Amino acid sequence: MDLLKPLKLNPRGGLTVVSNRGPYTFRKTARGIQATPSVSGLVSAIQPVIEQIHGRWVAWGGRYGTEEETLGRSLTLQKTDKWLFHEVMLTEPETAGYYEGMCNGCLWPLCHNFIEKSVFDEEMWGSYRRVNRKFAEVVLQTTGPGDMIWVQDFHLALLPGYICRQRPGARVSVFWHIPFPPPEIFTVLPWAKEIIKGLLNCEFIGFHTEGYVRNFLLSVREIYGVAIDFARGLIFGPERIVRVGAVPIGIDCREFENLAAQPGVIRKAAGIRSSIGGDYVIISVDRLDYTKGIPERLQALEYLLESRPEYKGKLTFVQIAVPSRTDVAAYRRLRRQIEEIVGRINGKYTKNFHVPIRYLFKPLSREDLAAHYLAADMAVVTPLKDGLNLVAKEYVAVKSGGGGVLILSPFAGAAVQLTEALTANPYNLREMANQIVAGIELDVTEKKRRMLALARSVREEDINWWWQKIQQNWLIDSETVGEPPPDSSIGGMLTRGAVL
Ligand code: GDG
Repeated sequence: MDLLKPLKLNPRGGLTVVSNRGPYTFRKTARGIQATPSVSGLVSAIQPVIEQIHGRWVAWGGRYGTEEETLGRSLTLQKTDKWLFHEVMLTEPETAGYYEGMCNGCLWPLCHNFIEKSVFDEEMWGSYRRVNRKFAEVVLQTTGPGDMIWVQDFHLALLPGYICRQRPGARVSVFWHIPFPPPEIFTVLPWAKEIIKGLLNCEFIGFHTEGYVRNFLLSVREIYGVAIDFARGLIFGPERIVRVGAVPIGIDCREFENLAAQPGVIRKAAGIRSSIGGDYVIISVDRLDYTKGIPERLQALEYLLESRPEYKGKLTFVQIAVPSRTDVAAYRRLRRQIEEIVGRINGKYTKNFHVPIRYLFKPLSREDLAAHYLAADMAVVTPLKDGLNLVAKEYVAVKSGGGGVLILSPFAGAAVQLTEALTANPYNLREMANQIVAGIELDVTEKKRRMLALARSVREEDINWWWQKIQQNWLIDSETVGEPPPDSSIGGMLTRGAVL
């Protein structure tokens, strides 16, 4: 745990990142404000960028206050001299409606195509709007007219509109970290038009894949009927010309390569292997979320052990599940379901005290995580739907020397880039089991060829590449792009050319 100091000086920075949760969750104690690091893909991706550019970060720190305490107020904190943190405070009922309700109970499932799990409730929507306005107040107070405001994810889709209403022409961009669903799903949302309207105040909107870009543009056309240049990813919106593009997030590849070379991490990896004792080690690392396909993967393993008894006692599956959204009933139910399946499989397939599944329900340190990746012969990353998935890239970075096999779901955005992975449909238990066996039996040369090709792509399209692409797309002056093509209203082909 780190102790953060309130900051007195408030120098203006060029770039401000705004996200629902920041890199820390705060708690007030007698000794001051205590900060616990947050675990999420968004934090993993943004932290290296903000550290590099010495920017600011505006986010909710997980603390509650009264309406009076939270209104338009933020606490400025500084972790190191690298960046400033402005904490947005929310009230408890607001959080229930906005975060647990609208974000986790409506938009998250909807964007992952789980329409039946989405709850549509006017009060939740009211909280979402109110919280977006609160974030806008803090952003407007802590930034100047020339500052670039980079909004992260679906929690804050109305923010660009609220900011531009107060500061017309503000430099705002959104990066959408999760999938954008097809228009037939998105338009079910009673407030789809308001969400799109807010987003159309951006200069640039980034998604992980061209598929999400296409879904977004089609939704905008259906809901708004504005002119769209599909080939160049341009929306001729009511407020401004909005550029839209696919820029998949990269990882800080060097960080993971360095971790994998650290003697302490290598020692830990060796320790994990010797404590496991099995011949072959498979790893999965996920936030405990129904989109990640954990029960389905465990069932595939059960099928494998049943149908290929020769693997009993020779294969250990390590599932690291990071606690997530533990206040939400559906997530607590999922945890119970997973623990029940793990218990059943271990009860049935333990042989000579060799336990097939090692299950951890806790976050690990970065070093421990790297050691687990390093110790594993294979990573199985099989979400039912995932915006991108950073774990797949991190495993590849740690194994960039050539060992290791990656099994990847085609429904993870990362599958578009990581084309040399073995793929497995998470809804098809047999296919998953067969691909795990295929991975175990893969010829050494072919295994190495695939992993080296994967490592090349993860290294080439790393976090720096991502940030460069975001800047190139954002900084372009969209007002110089000219008129939309005459066929724009019926759409053209989307090409990779939409991204610079
Ligand atoms: C969202 C989108 C998109 C995991 N366990 C530990 C730990 N982690 C870190 C991993 C990785 C991150 O958490 C998880 O990132 P993912 O991308 O896999 O998933 P989400 O959290 O759902 O992220 C996703 C991402 O945003 C970025 O746009 O890829 O599709 O859903 O970095 O390393 N970190 C530590 N201990 C753990 O035990 N320290």
